[in-house]
Amino acid sequence: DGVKSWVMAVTAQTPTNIAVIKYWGKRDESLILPINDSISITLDPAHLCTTTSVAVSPSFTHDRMWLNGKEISLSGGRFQNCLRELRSRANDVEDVEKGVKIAKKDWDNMHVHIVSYNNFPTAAGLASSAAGLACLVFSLAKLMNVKEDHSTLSAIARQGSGSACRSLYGGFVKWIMGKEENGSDSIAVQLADEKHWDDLVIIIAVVSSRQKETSSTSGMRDTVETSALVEHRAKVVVPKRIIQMEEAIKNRDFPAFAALTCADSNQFHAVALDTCPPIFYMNDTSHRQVLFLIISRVEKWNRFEGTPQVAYTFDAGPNAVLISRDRKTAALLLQRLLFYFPPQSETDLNSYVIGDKT
Ligand code: 2P0
Repeated sequence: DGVKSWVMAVTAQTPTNIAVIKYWGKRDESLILPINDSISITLDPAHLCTTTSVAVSPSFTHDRMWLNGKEISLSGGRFQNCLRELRSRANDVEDVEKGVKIAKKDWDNMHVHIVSYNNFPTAAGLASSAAGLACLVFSLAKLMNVKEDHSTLSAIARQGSGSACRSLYGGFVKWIMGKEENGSDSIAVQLADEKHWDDLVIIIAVVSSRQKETSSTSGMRDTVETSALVEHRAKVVVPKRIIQMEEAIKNRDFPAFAALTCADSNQFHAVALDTCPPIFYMNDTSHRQVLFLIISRVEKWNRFEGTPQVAYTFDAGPNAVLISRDRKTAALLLQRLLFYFPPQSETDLNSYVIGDKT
């Protein structure tokens, strides 16, 4: 019928981000408040991103979502929290061409359909939830004519998945842990935009595109409950590293940036290992890749012997994220990686993802 036939839709694309100072551990699970600040690089949307379309129509009887073509449940508290935050900030929306209008007060009774695609393996420790939730919140905010700025949207995305708040901005981003109990000051801020340090090239060695065995949420819960080291990391180590990392980024100081990035990845995995039961995110290939990079540093291909040309960081999975200081080094690195770590199987043929920082 004429009244119920319209659909209004918005599509958005959001890149994922890779933490160089890691977030691991929450002080509040339902609001998703972290125990330390973190810093990340947002990738180029051409390579690792989520594309999400959100639609509203009076003919929709309930909220539904499809991820990579498969319907998923939206009953979880996190999605509902994001939606509630957005609904409370929704405004009048009018499509003059279609002759339809949704009044601010009507959003409470409208349902949405969401279709989302990742152009990279979901839940293999490639921060798919970061891009996914950031994109979901951003596209729904557009659809609902939410007028708040990116920092408020980052606090909403945070309630979907912690690392998602950092994907609202390009370039280098800091997630400030905040002090407030209600989480209002636990937001992302941009440290430097995508043009600030555009020599960097990121190569992701997809060691395995299988879903990880320990979800980040339960992994970090176990760490906070059982690790004797994590408190020292959160209270003593990270605050210093955050200051040093901001300085390294500001000065485009690659040796300092690389040293901090590698050390923080190592400590995150040490803390995972210090959890009871221990969490192993890196596998034998990951370990061999770290050794390869350490050995490469003193080999001849490295023209600037002694100074690091490549930083590595591993998230909650075995895939190495390699950050090289420029394109030339990246080309050389890729050549060497393909020689020492040739793609093994058909599913791994696309094993190296190359992304410019965005
Ligand atoms: C990070 N990771 O800073 C760290 C490094 C993984 C290792 O943020 O429970 O998916 O949804 O807040 O954001 C992964 O954790 O966890 C993560 P929730 P999330 O990128």
